[in-house]
Amino acid sequence: MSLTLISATPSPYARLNRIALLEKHIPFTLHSEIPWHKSETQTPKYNPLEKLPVLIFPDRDPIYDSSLIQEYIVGKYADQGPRLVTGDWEVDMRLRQVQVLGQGVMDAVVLKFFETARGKGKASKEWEERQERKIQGGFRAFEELVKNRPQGGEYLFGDELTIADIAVGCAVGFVKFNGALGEGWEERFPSTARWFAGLDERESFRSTRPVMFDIKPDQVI
Ligand SMILES: N[C@@H](CCC(=O)N[C@@H](CS)C(=O)NCC(=O)O)C(=O)O
Repeated sequence: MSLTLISATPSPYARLNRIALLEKHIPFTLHSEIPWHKSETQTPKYNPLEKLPVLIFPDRDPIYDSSLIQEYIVGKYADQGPRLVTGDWEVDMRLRQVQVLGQGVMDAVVLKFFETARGKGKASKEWEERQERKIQGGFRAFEELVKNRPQGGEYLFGDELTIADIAVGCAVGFVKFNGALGEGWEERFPSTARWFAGLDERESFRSTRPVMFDIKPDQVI
């Protein structure tokens, strides 16, 4: 079955799904676009919420929201390793909780970015600080997770890559790319920084690192 993923080059949400597809060697077509550009975006055709990623099929309804796409990949291709979950229901609940945490950090980075983009005097300092607090809270939780990983191994849970590693890796990668924690975040969160540096060299991460796109103000919906 041919799969197409609507994605954007800087999107940390789409990156979650791209990494899962690559890790499982599932063939797919990557359709990159700028969801804010009214003339070119395909996203609203498939998702009434107008957000990507969206996974499109020739013969079934599209799936949107990165976490549901992740569920689809994990469930549909369960027999194609790596499983990306452990199969233990309680542990897998924890993996999904970590995924929610990673996505929450991404949400806070996006909200802070758009607030800042309003321009001087128009942005709410309180709102920006609220988002910063969430990013830092998320990173404190990442730091604990990384420190407590089994036998100081490569992965946050067990001895194989899971959706939790992918989510934390994509959240940290997005913060690094966007500069949301400013200079010196590596010194403030040293375990996370070290762990991330290793993960980011993995082929599926290396080949999906965020790349900025060029938002044209006259094209924005
Ligand atoms: N909860 C969604 C968030 C996706 C999201 O915010 N995507 C951004 C691109 S990185 C988007 O399409 N934004 C367009 C909009 O918010 O209208 C998910 O996990 O898929």
